[in-house]
Amino acid sequence: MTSLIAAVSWSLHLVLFVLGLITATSSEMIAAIVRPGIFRHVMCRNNLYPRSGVLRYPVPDELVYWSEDYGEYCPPFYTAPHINGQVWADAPLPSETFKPQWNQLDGNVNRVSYHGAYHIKDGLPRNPIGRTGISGRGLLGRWGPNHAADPIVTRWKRNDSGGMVSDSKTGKNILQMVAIQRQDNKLWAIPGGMVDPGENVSVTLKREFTEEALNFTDKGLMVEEFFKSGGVQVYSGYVDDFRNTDNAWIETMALNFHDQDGTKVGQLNLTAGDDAMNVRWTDMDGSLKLHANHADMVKEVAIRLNAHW
Ligand code: RP5
Repeated sequence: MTSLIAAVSWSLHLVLFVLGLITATSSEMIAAIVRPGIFRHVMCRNNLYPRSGVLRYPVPDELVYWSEDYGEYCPPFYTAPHINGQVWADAPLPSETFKPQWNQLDGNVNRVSYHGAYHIKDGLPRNPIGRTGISGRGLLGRWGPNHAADPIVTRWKRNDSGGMVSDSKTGKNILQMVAIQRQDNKLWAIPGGMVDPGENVSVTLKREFTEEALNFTDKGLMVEEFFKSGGVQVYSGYVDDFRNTDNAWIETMALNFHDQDGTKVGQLNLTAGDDAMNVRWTDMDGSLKLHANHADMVKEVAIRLNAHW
């Protein structure tokens, strides 16, 4: 009987192990962390707004949520001048001629948040996570959610003879991801980009990867096939991006495209292009520092593939 219980318990353990469920509790998963009323953004607070001389109004941790009273809160209004008139941007302000349909598909512009209906205050959408210390759109094109897509392309780290490399402490195999170094803040990041109006996210994912990590090199067909095999969605929601404001913010859908045997994208020579300064295969572990909250998205992949982190 004891051996039967032990066998059942071991089998259950094995199943859970394979599913990666004993390596992380659901409270560590990004979707459980990045939620209005639970998550406090960091990158879009208490700093100088990028590419401007505009200082954000101070927002201490305990006053991020709109539900907290902050009587003296007086954020400067800033929309970067070059945004106005761009085809990818909204009009400067809602008016008789520009009446955005908040919280819905507005023509081919997606104004729906992954976090449910956002509030409209004084005619403008309100950041679902909370105060950022700046109003207006800053560098972002859309009022409300600005939709992005992030392809997390992974392979197993291998030695010269092709064997998988594991970490000496955790004993788990090490994953590598394609990371680009961004021009704007010099940080390493997932090679993501903004979804064009009416564009299917799958198209954005492939386009951004091809532009930023391959600089349009001639591996088109293979990359096409690799992305067609379908990625695994790891996250959809708010991005703690340094460009967010009280009225405009980035949300993303992140998908993992994993090259299990390393014979496809895992073989490619990477070449930085578009707005990427550098590109490389990067080992994934807990010390990885990435732009915005990309590290949390990447961690999710490590958990799901039961890799070292
Ligand atoms: C991020 O900015 C998103 O997660 C995505 O990776 C990226 C999109 O903005 P651009 O790279 O197009 O500036 O926060």
